[in-house]
Amino acid sequence: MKFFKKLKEKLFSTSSKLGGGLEELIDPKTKNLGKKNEENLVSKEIRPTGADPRDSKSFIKNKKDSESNDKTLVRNKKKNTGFIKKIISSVESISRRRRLDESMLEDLEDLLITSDIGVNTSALIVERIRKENFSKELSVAELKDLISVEIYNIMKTSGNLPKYNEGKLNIWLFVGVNGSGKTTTIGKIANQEKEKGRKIIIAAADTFRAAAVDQLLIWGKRSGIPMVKGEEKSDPASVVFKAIEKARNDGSDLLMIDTAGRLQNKADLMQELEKIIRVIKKQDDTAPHNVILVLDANSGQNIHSQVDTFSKSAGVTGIIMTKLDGTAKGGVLVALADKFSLPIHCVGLGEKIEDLEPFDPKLFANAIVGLENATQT
Ligand SMILES: Nc1nc2c(ncn2[C@@H]2O[C@H](COP(=O)(O)OP(=O)(O)OP(=O)(O)O)[C@@H](O)[C@H]2O)c(=O)[nH]1
Ligand SMILES: [Mg+2]
Repeated sequence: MKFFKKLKEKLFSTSSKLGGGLEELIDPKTKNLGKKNEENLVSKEIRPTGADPRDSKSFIKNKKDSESNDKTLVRNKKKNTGFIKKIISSVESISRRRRLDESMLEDLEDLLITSDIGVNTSALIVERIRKENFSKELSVAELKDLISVEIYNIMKTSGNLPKYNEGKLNIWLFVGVNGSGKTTTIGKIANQEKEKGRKIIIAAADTFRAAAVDQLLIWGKRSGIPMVKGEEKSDPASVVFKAIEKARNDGSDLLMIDTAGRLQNKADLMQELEKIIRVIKKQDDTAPHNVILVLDANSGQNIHSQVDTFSKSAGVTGIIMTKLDGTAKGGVLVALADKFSLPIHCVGLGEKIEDLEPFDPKLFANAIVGLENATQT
């Protein structure tokens, strides 16, 4: 429930785009309904009593006189419009229905594609809906339910945390392109794992930038977790070697290895990653136990090539999607789940230590279509 609330609260923009789009699909009149409604309210509320709305001079004069009053009204307006919009659109959407015909299916497919769900996955969802529901008269709520169910069907096996072996040293390697959120995510997970009572150690195998090591050190200190680092510009594989030795000597449960960001099309950097993995395997041929690809939700369709290349070089075992808050594009996650059969361990919903949640496919499917509550749980 916390996950769903956060997704909704943090303006999960894809969900409002898709949810709003579905309302429009059934009832085109809902297009910009909130905006028009808002404009009406502004003009009514800030118009001083007795002034002729067509007389712009008196309007402006009076407007100035009652400026502080206006501010309060505008503030109140802001509080109220969301609520009013909700009531109006819910009344409209309850009463309106549209027959599911070819043209509506086409509109639906376009909407899914523009919500970043991807061409193939959108076509798949539309086909499944066509099969069972062609010619039916659908309300907004029914349409949202149908899509949510199809998205859930695609994603239902995706929500798994990284595997963890009790009683032995677990080695998790974090990879991804520059700035995707690897270091931040390690900091968040380290904190969560420590709270479970596990003994954690982190390795700063990003030796390119001194700042990268400092950043990890800060995250480690927040949770009181030790860190192994190397000299600047030293071989990251040697840091990993040292870290595994220390983890063993300390009797650690979990070693998390942070790597430098690298573009998937830079062959030399991908080879460096392969070397890190060889060094790990020399010490424990069952490791790394998880190779976690950290993806930024804003990467667009480029995300597919990231998953492809990192999987080839590093044998990715799972995904963490960051930045689903704010301007995120959640639809890409549906397309990824459809194309690659990789677990989606967690999603990042902000920059703070607590902003990492296990991925819940049911809640996600509801949130993305803008269903008001998590009825499927
Ligand atoms: N809004 C938001 N910001 C995030 C999230 N995760 C990470 N960030 C921010 O993204 C930026 C990059 O995060 P880092 O953790 O440094 O990314 P990185 O992959 O380690 O970067 P490199 O080491 O340079 O490749 C930072 O400003 C983080 O605060 C998230 O879930 N939501
Ligand atoms: Mg980093």
